[in-house]
Amino acid sequence: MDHLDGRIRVVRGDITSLTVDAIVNAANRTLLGGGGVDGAIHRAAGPGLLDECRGIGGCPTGEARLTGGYRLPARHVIHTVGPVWHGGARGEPDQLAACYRNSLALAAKQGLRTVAFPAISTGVYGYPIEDATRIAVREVAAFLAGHPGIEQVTFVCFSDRDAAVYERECSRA
Ligand code: AR6
Repeated sequence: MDHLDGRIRVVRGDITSLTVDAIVNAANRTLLGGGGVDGAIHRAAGPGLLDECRGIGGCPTGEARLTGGYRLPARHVIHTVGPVWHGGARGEPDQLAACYRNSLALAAKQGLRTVAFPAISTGVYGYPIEDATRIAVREVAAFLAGHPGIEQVTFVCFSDRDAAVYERECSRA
């Protein structure tokens, strides 16, 4: 469904199938691949992506790095590293917010207009989906308000349940 005059949409599915300027990867600090959405993106992009990531030398939690999209339909991948959930008092909310802000800042700097995000940190890293979604929607809406060059942000949810949480949160934005 579309929100904010079509500038935010929520879809259920596999982020690797999206034809957008950039898909965001929920990576780890090595940027050398892993499971979950990270594994899916590397599998779909092919070995060129891992080669380019090796040259980057990692990424701190909350920051973002840009690579090519290789065999993906997306032109670029923005790799960001979400926080591991430790109960919420170890800076996790600020780090997660930084992931969304820094990913979009990188996209805007490169002149990219369409960006798709997975639900960063809510899989292996254990961030509660409701809390993470509130942060994701708040940060994206705030960024879009100040950056007309970004036309559309897509939230890609892997389950119906996650999509329902995103739809609810976006309706309030
Ligand atoms: N498309 C969209 N969303 C997906 C896909 C996909 N193809 N596959 C999984 N998800 P996770 P994290 C959803 O665990 O919690 C990796 O090993 C998934 O259902 O991928 O940030 C990295 O290397 C969940 O909603 O990322 C790190 O070590 C969301 O993507 C670690 O996992 C995020 O789940 C990062 O953990």
